[in-house]
Amino acid sequence: MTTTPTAPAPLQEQFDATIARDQRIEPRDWMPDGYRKTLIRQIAQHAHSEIIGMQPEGEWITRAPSLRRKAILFAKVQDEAGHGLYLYSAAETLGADRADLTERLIEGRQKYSSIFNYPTPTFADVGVIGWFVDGAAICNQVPLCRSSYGPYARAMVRICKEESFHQRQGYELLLTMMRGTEAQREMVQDAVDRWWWPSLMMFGPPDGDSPNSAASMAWKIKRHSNDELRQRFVDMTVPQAEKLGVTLPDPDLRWNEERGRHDFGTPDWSELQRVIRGDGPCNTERVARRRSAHEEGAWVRQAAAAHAARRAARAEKEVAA
Ligand code: FAQ
Repeated sequence: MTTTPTAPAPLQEQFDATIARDQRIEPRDWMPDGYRKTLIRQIAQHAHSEIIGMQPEGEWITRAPSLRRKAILFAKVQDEAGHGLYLYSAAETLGADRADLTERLIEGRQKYSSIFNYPTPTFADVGVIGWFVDGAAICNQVPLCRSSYGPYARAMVRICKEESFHQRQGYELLLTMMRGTEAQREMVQDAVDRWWWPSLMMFGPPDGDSPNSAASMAWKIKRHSNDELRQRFVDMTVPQAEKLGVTLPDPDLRWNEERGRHDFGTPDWSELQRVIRGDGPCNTERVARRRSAHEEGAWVRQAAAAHAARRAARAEKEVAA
């Protein structure tokens, strides 16, 4: 029996149907240019955030108050390096070049999360970063495990598992400090006061001012809006703050019986815009540190590339022999 071959559906229709069926787009699939560009933008920004995000806590590795805390912190900061690497690899599946992405970061042409431009003057900051920043990262990233782009979604699964440990170590550190001296409790409250609003800003501008959201939601890259995820973070964190015995610095924060969610105040959006523009408390030093690490690592990259080339040449000779 002969079958009449059906004409292949136009590429855009196939792409739309894959998205509509909640299936994954994979690297070799056709995709619209805008989809590819948005993914490279978001994944690169995310990768840069993980790598720059090693700095604020990394500053405490040499000063951690015990061997146990040092080992935990070391492992956490290493995890963040790993997250950066998975994400750069995911960006490479879209045709981006990792060296080029790094250049863009250190030249200030690509963004990274605003949250990593705040200082860490006390060890309580390490705990609060784990609790708030990793907590916010979990709220934002668990839905990204269902993102429509396969390599990004799969990278997120492992990243989220590790972020969950990161959050718990931060909260456990704070519980320990809260059981300590009055000075330690004050240190925790001070860190909470400084990190609360910047953590809410991590979720991005309010929905009405978020130019990328509409397309990213339609493409199922983003699954929830910035405001929805911010609300989830607040609802998750309030009972944890009560248990810990700290006050969140927002006089408008209260339970809304009717909505079944918390009402809360408005972050200072002009501060977010300032920090994104490069004018936050630590932007200059964060990028300078990244630039010098990149420059100091040039010989390692050269040596690794030379080693890889030699191995490849040897393998080729063996095949030919
Ligand atoms: N900081 O239209 P939208 C972590 C930019 S990883 C800086 O709403 P979108 C782990 C945005 O890029 C933290 N820039 O944008 C860790 C856009 O700029 P463009 C990073 C921001 O993409 C823990 C413009 O504003 N996480 O914490 C920020 O739809 C502890 C307009 O915004 C991710 O990257 C900001 N906060 O939504 C590591 C998660 N917000 O490019 C170490 C993945 C917005 O148009 C220690 N990313 N902008 O010029 C996302 O989910 C999204 O990209 C959003 C922004 C939600 C961040």
